[in-house]
Amino acid sequence: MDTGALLERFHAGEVRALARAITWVESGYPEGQDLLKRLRRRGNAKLIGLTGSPGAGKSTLSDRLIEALRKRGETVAVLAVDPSSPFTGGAILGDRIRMMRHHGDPGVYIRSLASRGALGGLAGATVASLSLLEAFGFDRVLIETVGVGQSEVDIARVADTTVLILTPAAGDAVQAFKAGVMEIADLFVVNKFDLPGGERVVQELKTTLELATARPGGWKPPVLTAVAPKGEGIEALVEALDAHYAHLQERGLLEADRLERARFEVESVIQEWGRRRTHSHPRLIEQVAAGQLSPEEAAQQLLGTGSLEGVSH
Ligand SMILES: Nc1nc2c(ncn2[C@@H]2O[C@H](COP(=O)(O)OP(=O)(O)O)[C@@H](O)[C@H]2O)c(=O)[nH]1
Ligand SMILES: [Mg+2]
Repeated sequence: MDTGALLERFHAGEVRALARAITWVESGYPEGQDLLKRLRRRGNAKLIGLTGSPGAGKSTLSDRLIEALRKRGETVAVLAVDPSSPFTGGAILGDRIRMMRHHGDPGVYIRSLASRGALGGLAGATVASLSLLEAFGFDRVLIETVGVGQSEVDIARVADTTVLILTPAAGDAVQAFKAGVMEIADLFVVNKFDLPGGERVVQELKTTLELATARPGGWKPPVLTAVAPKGEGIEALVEALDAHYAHLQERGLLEADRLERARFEVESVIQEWGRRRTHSHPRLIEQVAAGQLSPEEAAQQLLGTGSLEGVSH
């Protein structure tokens, strides 16, 4: 199928066209780039980032969120990015069950990706996939990422609202403080609140947040609790998501969010180009290693005025 035909079906709201489009973009096919160029539509989904350690309950929570949001009549897409999943490119078991549960509901689309960005953050293709979901017209797009290093920082740049999911497990909160995620999460959820130690984590979080620097527009990140498999805490989470979005709107912060996301998207492309070019021009790299060229001179030669052949896909 060519791009034009796919685009037509995409705009007609065919989920299979959406799925194909994401595959093109994700696999780095030239058709994917062509599609993104011709899309010229952003949509206006509310983008929610869910991040946290593997096993924290991100997928279970998002499953419950889908349910709650569908009850309100919103359409929901979920992009689950799990580079740690051994099932490359596929969904892990929990995600499969979740997908089956919502199968047949045209207002829900769930997709798992296994890609990782150059520096362990979100891959450019992942962000492009988000744009596709948004352009398709979903009201909400949830993006689930395993909270390791760069990916949390990236997700905060891409999402309107970033939710950090913690558990009472020893060290979980400490890890959050270390990684500096405290500053980027808009909401905190202590999931698995049915397990011992939850109240302590909540108190630790609250204490730390009181000392933290003020957020844009004076937002005070709430600390919520949940028992995801039972659906406990989901209503409060949906309300908190709404409250944060309303805050962004009232303070005129959404526009800045969109700009930051666009900046991230462009940076991702530049990074990807750079990575490919350094691999396709080993001589230049050797010259840098030998001290014959400065890294900046080499970069200028790689990215400067030349054509983009061998780079764009
Ligand atoms: N006891 C308990 N188990 C939970 C809770 N939330 C999730 N789990 C379980 O924790 C495991 C990992 O959950 P999952 O949603 O796949 O975590 P993810 O890796 O963050 O997506 C699953 O076996 C869930 O059933 C909770 O609130 N309490
Ligand atoms: Mg998961």
